[in-house]
Amino acid sequence: MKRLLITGAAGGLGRGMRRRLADRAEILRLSDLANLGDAAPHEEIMPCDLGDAAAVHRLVEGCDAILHLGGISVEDRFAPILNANILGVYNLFEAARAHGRPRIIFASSNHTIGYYRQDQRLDVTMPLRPDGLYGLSKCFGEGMARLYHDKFGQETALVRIGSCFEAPRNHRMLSSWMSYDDFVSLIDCCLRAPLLGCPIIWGVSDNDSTWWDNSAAAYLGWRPKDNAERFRAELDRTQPRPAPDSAAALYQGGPFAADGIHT
Ligand code: NAI
Ligand code: 15L
Repeated sequence: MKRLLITGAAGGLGRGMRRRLADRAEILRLSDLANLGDAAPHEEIMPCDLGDAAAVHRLVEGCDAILHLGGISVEDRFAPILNANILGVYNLFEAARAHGRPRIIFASSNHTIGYYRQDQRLDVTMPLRPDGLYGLSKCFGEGMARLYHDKFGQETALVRIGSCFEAPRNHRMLSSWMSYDDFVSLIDCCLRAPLLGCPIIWGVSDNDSTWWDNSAAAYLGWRPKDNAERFRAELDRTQPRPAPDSAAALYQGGPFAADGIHT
């Protein structure tokens, strides 16, 4: 492919993917509000506020695929969420419609379903249960992608990422963790699929204690290889176990479910 756009490229996941996806396109176009440093020879840097429609149109023009990581990534006040995750997502899909419908990999979140309890196993047909305004904005993103798929044929992978970090940070992440390597192999599957459609995919490694059933996305051929279980002993040693009646122990969204609404 000629040009792959990564939004949110200055963030935690963005920095990880910038390095790992370097050879997936002739040019990586990197965007964020935050500083992205200097461009390597195969990179283009285009700072952009996702809430700025004209800037997002310039960003998307000429791109063959988009990894959309940009936006507010935790619970926050509604105003920044509205700008980045709602208006920004609308701007992105409108720009994609205007510029040849490049395939989009959308970083959705487990916080779209965070109020399900940890003793429940979910497939992608279960109703949404966002655990805050952030999770609700990701529900909007999923709805936006579905609408543009049904109406215009826009292909988008809706990756409900669990917890994508170098390693699980607490006991809840023994279920929700996805390794960077598994995320990369999922991105490859989404980019290579002859027909992607608009699947919901649980962004999670092959964890023994997973809550999520990915069988609806089996046609993509994604085989996550990592398993958070290998971190259990270390977490038992270093992290306090959450109280059994705490949100961290009860809900799939963990502490997000206990958070109030930020005003
Ligand atoms: P992050 O917060 O480190 O990175 C997000 C980036 O988006 C930041 O660099 C920020 O400057 C940028 N951004 C925020 N508002 C913007 C705006 N208005 N215009 C342009 N850029 C803006 O988050 P992280 O962890 O890298 O996550 C990346 C994506 O994946 C986010 O969309 C997040 O919601 C999603 N996700 C991440 C998970 C994880 O475990 N890391 C889990 C579930 C979802
Ligand atoms: C998310 O959606 C956040 O972006 C990330 O920072 C983590 O909090 C993750 O969910 C999680 O639930 O662990």
